[in-house]
Amino acid sequence: MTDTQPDFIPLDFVELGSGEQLKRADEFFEILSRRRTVREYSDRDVPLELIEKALATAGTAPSGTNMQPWRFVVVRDAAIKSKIREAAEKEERESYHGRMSEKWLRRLASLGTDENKPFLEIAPCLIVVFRITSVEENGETEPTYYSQESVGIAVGLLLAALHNMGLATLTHTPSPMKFLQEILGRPRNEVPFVLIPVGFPADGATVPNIERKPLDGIMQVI
Ligand code: IYR
Repeated sequence: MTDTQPDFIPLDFVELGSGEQLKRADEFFEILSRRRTVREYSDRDVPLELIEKALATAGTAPSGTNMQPWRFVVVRDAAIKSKIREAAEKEERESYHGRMSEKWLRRLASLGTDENKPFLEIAPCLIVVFRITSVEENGETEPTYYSQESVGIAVGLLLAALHNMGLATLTHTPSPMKFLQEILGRPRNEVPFVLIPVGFPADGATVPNIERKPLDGIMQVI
């Protein structure tokens, strides 16, 4: 294990002029600032090719010791989507009616969410993201490192990629999510991280009238 030698290659770095840097910065912000979490979907299909490109993009994320501790299960099968909806709504019913605190429920009220999750059947595609917690090598088990951070970063890139290709997403976290491991037949070292319905918004879809913090509320320069 300790005798691995480093192997380096030249960095592929593209130098941009400062005008070009600003232009790209503005364009990227302009695109991403229009991303919203969408809960009302059309059943219009999404080409698998787009999902593949988005997942390839997510897979470029940095990860602890480059272990790439993610697995993306793309669910398009209607029967499996129905199973997921049924199991998610069962957990969500218990969450909304007992497990969540008053304070949490008060915050959720402005988003208009409840235990009903029709989007799990209506959206043409669900991406279920799993976090790989350990790997087996030569009969030995080794943990992955910084897997929460790594998968979180990969999901960020995934949401950006999907939005950039004109698709709507929702970061859905039914809790607990263990049922996803069972329905999708994933092994014990793959723990559900987030479930992302992907598709086109329903005609006339609406979103909560909420605001992002201004830059001076999130940034400090010293
Ligand atoms: N998982 C529940 C509740 C929920 C929790 C958070 I944190 C949100 O930002 C939104 C919803 C649900 O999906 O309804």
